Amino acid sequence: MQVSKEQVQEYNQHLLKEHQRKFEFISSGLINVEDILKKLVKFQVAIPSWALGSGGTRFGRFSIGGEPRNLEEKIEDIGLLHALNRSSGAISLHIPWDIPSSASNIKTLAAQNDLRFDAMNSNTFQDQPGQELSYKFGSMQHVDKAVRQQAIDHNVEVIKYGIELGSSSLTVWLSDGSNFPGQLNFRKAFQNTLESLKEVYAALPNDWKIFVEYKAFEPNFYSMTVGDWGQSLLYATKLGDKAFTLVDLGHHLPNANIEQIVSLLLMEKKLGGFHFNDSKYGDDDLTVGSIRPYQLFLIFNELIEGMDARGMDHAADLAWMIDASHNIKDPLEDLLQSVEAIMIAYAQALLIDRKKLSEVQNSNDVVAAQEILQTAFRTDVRSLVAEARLRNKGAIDPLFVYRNEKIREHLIKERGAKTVATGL
Ligand code: LRH
Ligand code: MN
Repeated sequence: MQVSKEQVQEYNQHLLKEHQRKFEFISSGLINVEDILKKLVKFQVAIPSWALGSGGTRFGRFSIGGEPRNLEEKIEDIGLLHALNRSSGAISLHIPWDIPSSASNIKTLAAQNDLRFDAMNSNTFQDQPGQELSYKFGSMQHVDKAVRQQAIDHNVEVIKYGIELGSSSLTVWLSDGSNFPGQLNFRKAFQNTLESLKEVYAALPNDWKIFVEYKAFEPNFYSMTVGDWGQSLLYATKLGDKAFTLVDLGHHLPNANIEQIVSLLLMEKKLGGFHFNDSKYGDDDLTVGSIRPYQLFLIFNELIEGMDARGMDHAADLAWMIDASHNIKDPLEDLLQSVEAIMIAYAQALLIDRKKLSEVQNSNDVVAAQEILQTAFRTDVRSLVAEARLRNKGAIDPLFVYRNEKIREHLIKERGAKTVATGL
């Protein structure tokens, strides 16, 4: 299912007048509006290939219908999102859920949809049919060297797929850990994991990066062998310059100060990228900005402060990816909302008067500091984000087009009501 530029322009015609009124109102009060628009136009968020169907929990899964049946249809769905918001120009694959039937055909199809391949994801948290050794007691931490070698070989294979597709990074999330005290020797588990990661690191092409994703709990509920930012930083530092940490917003213990973690990882030149989502309790993988939009804004505030301090390119120098799972929403609507929330938080953080903020911080004027942040956060930047889309030949209101074009109905007609996409 495709939506043409002409169809998008037609919808924009209906919304243009109201959009221009709002945009003129907001931009009239801003000094750096053109600079902000340039940054928004350039900013692209990678869509996870494993989040295009209805997710589920152990208690149940409710099919949405019209789910992609293969990698080709997943690329079409992400191409559709990108045609609507022009901010979803990359796909992050998960192996073996998305093994390309023919890398060159998949590469061509992605290019036709104006998509590039972001980080590849390995999977040693499930046993595949016919797999020789089980990951029940872990993969790279495993007491049995043969199991560790199996996990290393899988990651090296994932890098090969990525090279064929033009990706240049690998995300390693290990579900390894323990469920009970006494089950694991923490030091040996760390050393086994580090040794295994070193072998994967050695297989990386020179221009590649490896992202070590940490998680506080689940599927292990006593310890995780890459359990927090400190442990991930330890691995990344011991591995070398091509290794970085990856921050999945849902992977923290309750009330963790993620914006401070981001600031310090950036300072250490060891922040590789993000898995954006939102949560109230655990790794809920909910729509970005749906539960704690202020936290997302504060994270982008630290990102801009830290990236500008090092002269980094906002769009290119970190990996911006979504990692979500959709239990009740239409996956494509959920992803449109998530990208919108990321663009809004970025735009609001770009409004912050950093010179003034630094002055009041240096004079411990705590009240003024909060006023500066909340003035930006309370600014309605939706028309700025819409204007960036318009200049990028996208839709002023992507969700409006998606619904009025009855895209889900079309997908159900085309693919059936019971199709199940690989992934979570
Ligand atoms: C683990 C995780 C990881 C992916 C998986 C789909 O919770 O965040 O990034 O491999 O979700
Ligand atoms: Mn993740």
